[in-house]
Amino acid sequence: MKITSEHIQSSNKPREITHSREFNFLAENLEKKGLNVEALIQKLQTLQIAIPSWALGTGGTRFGRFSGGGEPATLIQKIQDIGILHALNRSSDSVSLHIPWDIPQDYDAILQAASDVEIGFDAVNSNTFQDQADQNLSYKFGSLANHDKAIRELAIEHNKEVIRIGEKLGSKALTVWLADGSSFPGQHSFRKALQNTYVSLQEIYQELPPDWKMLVEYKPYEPYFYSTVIQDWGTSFLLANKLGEKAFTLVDLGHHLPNTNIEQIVATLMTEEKLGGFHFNDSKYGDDDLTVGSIKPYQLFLIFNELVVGFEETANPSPAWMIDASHNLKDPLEDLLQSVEAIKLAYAQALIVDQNALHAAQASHDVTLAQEILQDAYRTDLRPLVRESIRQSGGAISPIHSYRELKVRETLIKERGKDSKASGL
Ligand code: LRH
Ligand code: MN
Ligand code: MN
Repeated sequence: MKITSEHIQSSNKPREITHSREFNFLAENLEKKGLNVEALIQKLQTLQIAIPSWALGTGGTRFGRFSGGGEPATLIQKIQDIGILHALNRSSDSVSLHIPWDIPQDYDAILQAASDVEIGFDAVNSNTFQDQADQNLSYKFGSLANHDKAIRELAIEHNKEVIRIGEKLGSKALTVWLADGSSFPGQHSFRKALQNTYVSLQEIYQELPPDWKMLVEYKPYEPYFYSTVIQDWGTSFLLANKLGEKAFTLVDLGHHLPNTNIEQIVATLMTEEKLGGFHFNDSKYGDDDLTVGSIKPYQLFLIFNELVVGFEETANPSPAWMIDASHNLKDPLEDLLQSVEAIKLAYAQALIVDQNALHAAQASHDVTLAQEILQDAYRTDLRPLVRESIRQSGGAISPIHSYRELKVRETLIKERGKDSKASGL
């Protein structure tokens, strides 16, 4: 199924009058506050969030998987699904591949499928947390950190291979998420594991093309439950610093212990020009991978507030944006539309924060006023602004409603069948 501009226009028609009334009212209020609505719209349009190839099917949990049907069974079908999202919201113009879940076979066909739906290739992700079918050595006790040199070399070679695959597609970054760790005290030496990881990453780093980045993701626990080698932003930052200027820290919102102040981490990393990318999701307990903004929307806004300030005040390069989610209950495409909307809404809220007033309140230690300034922005309903930015880009005023009205899932089930399953977690 392909969504055309005629589809979008016809599904926007019945919403146009209400939308323009809501938008005009909001725009007038924002202009009265001295904000440039056109500039806000342009910034919102520029924010494009990559979709990982593993978020398009039902992820499930280790207890079960309940497929909704019509899942993309091939990489080309995954790209087409992202094309559907992008046609609806004009906000996801790239795919992030996970190797080997999505090894391209016919590169020309993959590149053609992507260009047909105006999609490019974001960071490529390596996978040394699972043994592959034809693998003689095992990652059971670690990969880049493993005590055994031959296993480390296998994992290094895999990462180099992922870079070569990414190069053929036009990717510009390698994301390394390392599961390596231990489940029991004494199982391995913390110091040796970290040192092995550093040396292994160095070898991979040397293989990076000049215009590439290496994004080092951290996570406190899981799959191992006592220690993880790259457990927190500090460890990732340390490695990125030692590796060199092409290495950065990647923040996955779900990869923190409860109540961690993620916005503060973002501020610190940006000051050091080492924030390389984001994996958006939301969580209540751990790495839940729930819909962005569904549990802690205020935190998301505070993170965006730091990003907006960081864009102005630091030389941190523009980070790679991606959703990293998994779905057991909802239609993955609907979830991704909701997630993108939540991200854009948080960005919009952050863009209208009166930073000058906030600085003045901070300087005079007016704690109440500082809080009021942030909450005023957060509590402004900016949904009409986000909708207008998408509408002006040629997308749907309400992507979720259009998705349902255009019967996308029903059509995909008809085309691909009820039992079609996506590869991945
Ligand atoms: C780790 C993680 C990582 C990806 C994905 C499959 O929890 O979030 O970013 O490799 O899972
Ligand atoms: Mn992640
Ligand atoms: Mn995760």
